[in-house]
Amino acid sequence: MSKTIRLTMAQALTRFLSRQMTEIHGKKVPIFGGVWAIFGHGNVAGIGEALYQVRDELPTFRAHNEQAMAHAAIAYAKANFRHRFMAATSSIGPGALNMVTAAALAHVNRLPVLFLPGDVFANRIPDPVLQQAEDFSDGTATVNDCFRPVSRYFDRITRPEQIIPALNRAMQVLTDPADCGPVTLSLCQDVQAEAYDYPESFFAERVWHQRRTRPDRKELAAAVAALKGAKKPLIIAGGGVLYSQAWEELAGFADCQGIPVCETQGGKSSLPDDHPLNMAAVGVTGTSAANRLAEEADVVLAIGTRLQDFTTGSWALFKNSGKTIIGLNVQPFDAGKHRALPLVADAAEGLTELGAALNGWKAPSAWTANAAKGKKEWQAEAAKVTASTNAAFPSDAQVIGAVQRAMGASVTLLNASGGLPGELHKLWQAGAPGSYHGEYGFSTMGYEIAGGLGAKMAKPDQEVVVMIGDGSYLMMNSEIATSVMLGLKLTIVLLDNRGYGCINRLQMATGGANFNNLLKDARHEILPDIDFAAHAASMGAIAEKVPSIAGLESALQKAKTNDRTTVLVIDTDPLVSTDAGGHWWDVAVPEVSARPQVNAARKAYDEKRQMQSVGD
Ligand SMILES: Cc1ncc(C[n+]2csc(CCOP(=O)(O)OP(=O)(O)O)c2C)c(N)n1
Ligand SMILES: [Mg+2]
Repeated sequence: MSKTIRLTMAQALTRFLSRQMTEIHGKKVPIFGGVWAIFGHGNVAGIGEALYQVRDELPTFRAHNEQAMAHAAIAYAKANFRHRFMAATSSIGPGALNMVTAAALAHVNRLPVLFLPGDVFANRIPDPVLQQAEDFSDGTATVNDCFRPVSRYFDRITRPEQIIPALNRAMQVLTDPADCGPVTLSLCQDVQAEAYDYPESFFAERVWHQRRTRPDRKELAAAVAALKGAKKPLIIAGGGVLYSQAWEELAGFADCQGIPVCETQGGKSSLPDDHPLNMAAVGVTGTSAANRLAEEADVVLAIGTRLQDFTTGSWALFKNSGKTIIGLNVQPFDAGKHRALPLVADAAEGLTELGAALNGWKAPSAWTANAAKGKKEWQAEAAKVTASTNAAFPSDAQVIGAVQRAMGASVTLLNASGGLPGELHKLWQAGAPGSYHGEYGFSTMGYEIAGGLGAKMAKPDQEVVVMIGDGSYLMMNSEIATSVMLGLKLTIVLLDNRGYGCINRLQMATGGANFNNLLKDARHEILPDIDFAAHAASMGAIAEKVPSIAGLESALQKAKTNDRTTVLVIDTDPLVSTDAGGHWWDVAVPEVSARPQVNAARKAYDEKRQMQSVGD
């Protein structure tokens, strides 16, 4: 019989977490960067006491909103290219459910995070307890079952020894490049406090490494044959390129084979913006340089991408009817989408083996040269829309230009929702890999500030610049106070167009009346005039409303030397977005309406839908 140690389930869990390690640049570090916690009924006595015991090895951080703390954890994992991650624990009921949206965000973006929501008593004696929702027909159901469809692994811990297999499974999922995503261990309150004689071996230090899958020979041969027959090949770099840290392999492959590269939202910054073969953003928010190649491409090497509608132009962008897609992806579910030739492999391994097998083959030089010409044309367009202006209400693009000029390409630029992701995807000139941090898988309003905090925890020596709209700011801004409290400086640029500008534009584009998006178009007695600078300052930030683009640039220069979170507010025009580049996006327009504008939009919509290549 091996030696045992008597601990509560919660003490065993936190001790286990503190012993899990990984290696970064050859140095052993804890794989959990810490635990975010808001305590309450269902976790303060159990997990709370246990976290206190390990506070030196596994730090606990306090936040103001469970969803926000989960956002911070998720952004931390993303900024660490999924090699390190965090846990988030909540009380039962409302605290737990506040994390469900964040779980979905992590699920969509394939990002590791460990959720530890408190759950009801396993013994059910005091039921119904505070914050417990009762199910009339199922005694085993609790609100935490909402985590099931948004977790890659879900378990409810109803006996203390169950964490032994459950935590092992959790670690497998969190460190698996293909399955990676949220793990939920729903912790019954009484069981957190229950003792068990755990084997000491359970707490042995373990160093985790990510598996790098190499391609199957047959799949590789098929992909090589397809590429060798290509006249107009194109690479789409998705988030998988960054998570694999395959940027050198990508640059080497593209250069050697002469294949232009375009980037999804998740893959942006796989190559620096100024790399000659980087056509930058592809799809609905793509550059003209990327999209005209995508329209013609005969072989599309899609690397580490989910091929979501913004990338494929709602599956109408790739217009070459004889095209072949090669899906280089660690996850077979993604590798085989749209009848692609699957090439299931890690991006770096896959590119290395493809490059070796292609043995010097090069794309026709006219195709490569044509790409370079398109890039120049796009750069000229982009320079026009991002140039400085004296306008009282500048466009998002003009604000982006100001941020880029003031902050350069070395900062980490973070965004998630509203009109900004589309504009930034097209226009932000990213530098180092990972310097563009977009959450556009779920595009969750409220991600930005909390996400910025998580990114800053991962990269404390870097400037993290958060760009956010007034709508998203109002939805979730509380972690400004946490960033000040933790001494983690963010530079937040808040674009105030007095409402949900991008949805208002979408409403107009689909024939709708201006209704319920901009504040002025919503039912009101008093038109709100929100003093965002005063609001941010009340949480301890240095805050200022800037009068112009020039004012923003000089405030950003000053902000570089500020020692704490700085919020710069600028009024912007809700009606303007960048026309250059882009592609049609499928948004269903009503088939019947009393509004002639809707009927016209539906007619145009029916025509556009003809472009979709149904069936492949
Ligand atoms: C949680 C959440 N609710 C709703 C949406 C839908 N949505 C996307 S953008 C947007 C408006 C965002 O407004 P703002 O942050 O001011 O940015 P703007 O559109 O004005 O650029 C809405 C309602 C969303 N993405 N996330
Ligand atoms: Mg807005």
